[in-house]
Amino acid sequence: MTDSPLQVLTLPTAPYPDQRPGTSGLRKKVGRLVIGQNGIMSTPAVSCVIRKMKAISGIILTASHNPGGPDGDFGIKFNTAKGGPAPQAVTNKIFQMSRTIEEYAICPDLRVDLGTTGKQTFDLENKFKPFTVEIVDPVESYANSLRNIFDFAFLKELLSGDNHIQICLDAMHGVVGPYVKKILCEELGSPANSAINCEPLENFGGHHPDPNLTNAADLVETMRNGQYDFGAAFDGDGDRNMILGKHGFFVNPSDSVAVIAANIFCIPYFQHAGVRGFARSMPTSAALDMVAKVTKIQLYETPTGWKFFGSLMDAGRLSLCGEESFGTGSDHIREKDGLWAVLAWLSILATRRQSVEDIMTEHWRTYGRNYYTRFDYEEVDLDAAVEMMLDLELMISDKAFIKQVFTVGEKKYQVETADNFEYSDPVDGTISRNQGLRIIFKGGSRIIFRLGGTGSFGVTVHLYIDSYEKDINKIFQDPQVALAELVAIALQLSHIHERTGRSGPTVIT
Ligand code: G16
Repeated sequence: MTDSPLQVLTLPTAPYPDQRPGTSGLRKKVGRLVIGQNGIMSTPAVSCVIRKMKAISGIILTASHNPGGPDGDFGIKFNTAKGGPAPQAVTNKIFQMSRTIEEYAICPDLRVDLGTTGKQTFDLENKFKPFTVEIVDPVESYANSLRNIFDFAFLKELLSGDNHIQICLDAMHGVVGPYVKKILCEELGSPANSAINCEPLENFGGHHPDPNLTNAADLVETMRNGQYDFGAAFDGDGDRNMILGKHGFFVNPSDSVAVIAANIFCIPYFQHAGVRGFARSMPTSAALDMVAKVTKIQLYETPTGWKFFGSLMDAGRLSLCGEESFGTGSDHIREKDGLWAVLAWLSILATRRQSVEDIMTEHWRTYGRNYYTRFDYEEVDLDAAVEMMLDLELMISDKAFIKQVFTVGEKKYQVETADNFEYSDPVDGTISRNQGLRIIFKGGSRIIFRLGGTGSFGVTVHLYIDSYEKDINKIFQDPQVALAELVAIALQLSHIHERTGRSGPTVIT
């Protein structure tokens, strides 16, 4: 205690009109931007950097997996402080504001040197002071996180040791090229010619940078000659991946996540962190469910869109997830991650020392096989597609539809349930409705219709077919042959060709 009391001052102030706290505390503009050198950064790297720097959000300017450049698409992805795609509540709010916006601020004379890493500070007028732009190496921070997830020395042995395998990675002229060169070639020792189309081009070289059998057909062709043991392609912003084995053996993305799940402890990260749960989007095949059942790990079925996985990850309920649309990833970030998927597969190859095909076929022998196919009808007239979906919904919600039996050739399929998929987020209870029409037959075979949400012209109608086969004498068929009857039922039920004026799908996976 001091002898005299401490003085208390009363100072003049004025009311603050803008201090209402948001969801979690008060957030304000600090005038700092972080940009990848030369404007290049993959979507997974952005997620990683947002999390590392504790940024309040991130904006990714990308055509993603669509053709880009002056004659193609452009797009904006908005990621929140957790590093993942903004939930619908946020994007709805942005949409709402876009309809009432009256002014915006721009500084036309601000010149940022995108080529030089480091901080640049600008003296702007009043409320934007101080304004700092930091140019960062787009690869380093992300590469560092991969070094902590995988055993790089082990992978280096696989790619450049005495018994090394040959790989071919196709960046499809998207942003992932510099990541492939730095991580796979420089660091893990794969020869420079194992990385193709690695120069990022603003129009992706005129190609469609979607890693599937149609748009990455050149890689499939290259793989067919048998020179390479492992192949992969990525999309424009590096979050999607396609995995191929020797002679072009195709790993369906739904199978890919199931194989990673079954071999999860080949990845050091999971040895330390453990496995909390698996998840897949509704139209993704149920191959992952079989692994979850055997390993007694919780499985979540979410609507399409990576954002639905984020809330489960934030709540510590999810470790590994995947989507049929060539997305695979884990809770290391909040985006799907193409290069992560490749290193996950390479970790499995390095541990098991078997071919991709042998790993896949052994998986089917153990767990059974989910035959799977997706038909895409791209750029369909929106009204025609919506009308078709409404009629289908009406038909499948009729009581008489349930238990109906469809006979094609010798096969019979009896409807068990049918609905429009609805999801209640187990963490925050948010309900998402209208997420795709499901017809589920006795035995688990499914026919799903869903309208895509990433096209920029008309709409893509997706038809997904999933059918489980556990008889090991029947697990080696061509999926198009194995699923022919279900495809016929789907076409007959929907009249999709008549309704859309198409004679067939644009892409078959
Ligand atoms: C985006 C989402 C994915 C989702 C896909 C679906 O892919 O990030 O999670 O599976 O859309 O596309 P659609 O609605 O057209 O079927 P990306 O690669 O564009 O981010």
